[in-house]
Amino acid sequence: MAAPQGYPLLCLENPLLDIQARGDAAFLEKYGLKENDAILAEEQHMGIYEDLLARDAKLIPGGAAQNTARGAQYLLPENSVVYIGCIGKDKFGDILKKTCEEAGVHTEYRVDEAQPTGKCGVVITGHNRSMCTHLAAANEYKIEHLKQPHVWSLVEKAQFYYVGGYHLTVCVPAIQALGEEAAAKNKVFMLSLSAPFIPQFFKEQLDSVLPYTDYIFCNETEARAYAASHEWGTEDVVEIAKKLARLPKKNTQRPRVAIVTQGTLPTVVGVASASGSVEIKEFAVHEISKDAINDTNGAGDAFAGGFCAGVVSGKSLDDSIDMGQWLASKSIQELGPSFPFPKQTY
Ligand code: 26A
Repeated sequence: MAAPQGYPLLCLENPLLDIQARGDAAFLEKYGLKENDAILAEEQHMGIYEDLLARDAKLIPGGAAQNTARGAQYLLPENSVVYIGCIGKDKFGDILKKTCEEAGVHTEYRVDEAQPTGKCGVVITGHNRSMCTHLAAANEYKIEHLKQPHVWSLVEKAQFYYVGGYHLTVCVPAIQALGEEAAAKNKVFMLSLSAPFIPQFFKEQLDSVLPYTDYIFCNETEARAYAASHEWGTEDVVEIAKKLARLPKKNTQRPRVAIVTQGTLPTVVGVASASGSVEIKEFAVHEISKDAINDTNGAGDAFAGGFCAGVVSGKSLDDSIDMGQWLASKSIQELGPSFPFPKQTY
């Protein structure tokens, strides 16, 4: 049952089940994968899921923004988060729905009749993860679903939107509709760049929604991929954060904030002012010993989840970043994009 008052945070993207196992250089080479990357599966990758299962792979609920939704709800009061995306009519879809329910995240999935629930092969080597996604049903999300009265009423009741950039490969009109709603009513719109291939190969789609963003999230590799695809002529993370913060913006009542995480290096944040100048801030991560790291799959999603929780609960930028760093440090001590149970408090 949907909460009658709605959910303050609405997240949209691709619901996926992660099939995660340890691999090695030969395994990566077999499928032509980099050790730390995210790609869309092509014909030659389709065997990877069976191959991972033969390596005793774990099935873990994933999908980047779905991880962020669960992460934000982890820190927020009950009934704070609703997640939207498309699943298939199958067991994997049931697992995703149940995991969200257990995490207290309300789901409004479109259920596709024909395609199976999407899956993401995750190959862990050391502290790296390589992801290969077969979107299947997740690719069937439609704006018509978002515009149904019972779904759109959740959009209207939400005050904060978080969209995973991976959805730019799926349904740009849905992202634009959320962006328009946010800009028209001075609500908060947040977007992650998700992976280097988004600015590389979905540049136009990305640039069509960036003007709506109040907060842009990316890691250093995605920041550099954005800079390269826009021929900015710099690989310097501080320079890129400044330029991202200064990009044209639809809602001028809020300053643009660009947040670049860099693994264990400090998070760089650019905050634009009305005059066009950008203030740069740096925040150390919550360090944990290397031995305590389980795997880093979902670290960025967890960071965004903690950060969103901060913003939704009216915390300052600095406090919200710290909540993001805290939740990321918790998530990398778990298997896959998960959070400690019993619940730990920030
Ligand atoms: C469209 N693609 C490639 C994707 C993804 C994705 N989530 C949505 N769309 N590729 C990988 N992921 C998810 O990223 C999480 C870690 O950040 C994985 O499912 C994994 O849980």
